[in-house]
Amino acid sequence: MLKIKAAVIRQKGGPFQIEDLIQEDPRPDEVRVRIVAAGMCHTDMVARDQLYDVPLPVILGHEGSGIVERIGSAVKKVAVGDHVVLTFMWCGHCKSCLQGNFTYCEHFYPLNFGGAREDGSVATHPDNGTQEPIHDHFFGQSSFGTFALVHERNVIKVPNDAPLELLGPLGCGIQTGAGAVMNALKVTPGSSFAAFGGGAVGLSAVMAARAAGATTIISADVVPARLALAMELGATHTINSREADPVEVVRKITGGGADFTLESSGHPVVLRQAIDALAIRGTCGIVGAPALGTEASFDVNGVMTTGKRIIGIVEGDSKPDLFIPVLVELYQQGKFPFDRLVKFYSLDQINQAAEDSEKGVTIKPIIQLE
Ligand code: CXF
Ligand code: ZN
Repeated sequence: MLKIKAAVIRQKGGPFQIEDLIQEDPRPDEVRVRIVAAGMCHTDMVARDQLYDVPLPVILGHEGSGIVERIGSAVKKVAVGDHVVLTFMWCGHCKSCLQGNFTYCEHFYPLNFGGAREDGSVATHPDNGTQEPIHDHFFGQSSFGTFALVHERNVIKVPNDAPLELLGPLGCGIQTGAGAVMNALKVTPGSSFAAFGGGAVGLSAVMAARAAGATTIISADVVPARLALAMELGATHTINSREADPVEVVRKITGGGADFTLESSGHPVVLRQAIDALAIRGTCGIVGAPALGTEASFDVNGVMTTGKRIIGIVEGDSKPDLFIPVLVELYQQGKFPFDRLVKFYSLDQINQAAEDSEKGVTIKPIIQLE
């Protein structure tokens, strides 16, 4: 048993409350990680606001980075002292996992949003003698706290010479945008790419499109500061969707439509734009998460007769043990400067971080624990 501090959501909409808690010791296949920092992702807000069902009270946070503090007796993947990034959770035994398609694990929802281990147990209780369950294991990690208890599967070792406090967002938002471009859409050299949504995911996609050799890279958003940053990160054009019709502008820039588009805003209207802005045989990737049950429309003949493709993408189709180290290397080589998206906050400032992120003031808040 270990005393920890963590940010707990007790009611729909928050706030995050810092609480003293007790965390169980690792089971044989588990790892205790001393959290150095944890990025804040839009999905933390989705869970806080109960747009996805997550049991309360819960510790959110799913972009943790830290140092291995203790390992269970059967853990082989990491050793005490290793630097790690935490990522999403998958079961490892369903058909998708056996095929290596971990982001489409048949048990993805309960494992990542169920607020407990795979067997339904929680590892966290208040430090006041009561046995009240504090839901944890959000994305297998619940990293808005001083320590996380995770399965060895969702621990990814990273090099000691990389800036650990920066790396947590590689475990979700950044790999979602970069992986959508590199793994799922497979953006090709000389192609055109348009990101609809200029948050952390959309801007990561812009950086990845540049790294992949796309020669026309368009960022569409409604926040001028994000559009300016997109230009610095590799966009060749930007569109303020409040001021111009992004479909028309993309068609004009590309001479008929983009080869690849990515929808990261979570708004059905924007998804429609991302489909309409495609070239013949173009592909639109969907990564934005609206409330459960949200539906969207598209012109069926428009899609069918032009051979357009529309694909859902979770976590950038990442195989995290392979892909996260690649992103670290690209960052170290200066080809993927995702540090430009980041602003650091202390755990006490976590509600401010959430507010800044929702206002668009901060693109990727990182809560620094030490
Ligand atoms: C989520 C988005 C909603 C579906 C599951 C994965 N990505 C992480 O924030
Ligand atoms: Zn996320």
